[in-house]
Amino acid sequence: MISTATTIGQFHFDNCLMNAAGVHCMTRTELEEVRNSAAGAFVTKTGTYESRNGNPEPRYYDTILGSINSMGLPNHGYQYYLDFVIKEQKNNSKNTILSIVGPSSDETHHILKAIQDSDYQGLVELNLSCPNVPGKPQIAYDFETTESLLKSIFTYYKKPLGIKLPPYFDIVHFDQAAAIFNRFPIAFVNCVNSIGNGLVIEDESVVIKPKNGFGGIGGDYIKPTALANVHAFYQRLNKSITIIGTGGVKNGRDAFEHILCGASMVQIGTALQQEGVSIFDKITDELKEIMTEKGYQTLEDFRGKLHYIKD
Ligand code: RRO
Repeated sequence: MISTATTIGQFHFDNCLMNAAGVHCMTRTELEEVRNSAAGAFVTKTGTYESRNGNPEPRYYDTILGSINSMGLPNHGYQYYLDFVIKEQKNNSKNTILSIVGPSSDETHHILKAIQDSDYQGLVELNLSCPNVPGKPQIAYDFETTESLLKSIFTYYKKPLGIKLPPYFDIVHFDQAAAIFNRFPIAFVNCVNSIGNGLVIEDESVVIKPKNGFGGIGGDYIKPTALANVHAFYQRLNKSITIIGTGGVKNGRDAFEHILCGASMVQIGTALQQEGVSIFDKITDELKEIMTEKGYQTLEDFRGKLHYIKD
């Protein structure tokens, strides 16, 4: 029997595919739809200390090759999502990931302390890479701030915590970022969030309203960058840190490539937004078909085993 089951630390998932934070996860109804699909888990929309309306519309736009968004962190507040995942946990639902960020560091600490004191025992993803809040740079592009934030978090936070990263584009940055993450008991890193601050133009106009059209890019455009980030961190991080691969996944081949680069879990963003939750069945079937052709039974048979071109 071919299996796409996977693990993150002590957590087991029947399938390695799930939604990416921000897509199909704003409301309880959407989250229940992902839970009831073939996805192995779901992650919530990044929840902040207070609920937020986000940026003015239009703030999301599909293109032939992907998407651009500047949602601006619209969400119902972390408590809404925390209550939901606690309820799911009590109902023995699939494993869950709760995504959060302050957005200020004080608010991030407040949220994480509340989670630490709560009944929630599942995974939390700290979003260090939102590109769309005007005036707030992406935390993970500032290594000093990232290190000091993680340092203070791990003085009190003892539950499993992962981080959502932006794409990095330089080998030195992979080295520096990995050296920082290896100093902390991080459960997982998720590579990558959207490529920040791209610009899509139709005729003579931008296509989204916030920031005069600048927004995070997802979909086909970002797969090579996502794969590079997954593999760069797979090569550099302690083996106790699991890698989630996100970016440009719309079929079984894309998921296969993420796993080949070292991902244990694969998230679907733009393609889920465009095609709906039936995409989890489709990609699972396609991934299993590739595994069958190649004679692989489990993800461990090929995870991280990317071939290089030798002399
Ligand atoms: O809400 C958003 O604008 C947003 C977030 Br928090 C994120 O992490 N990534 C993204 O592309 N959009």
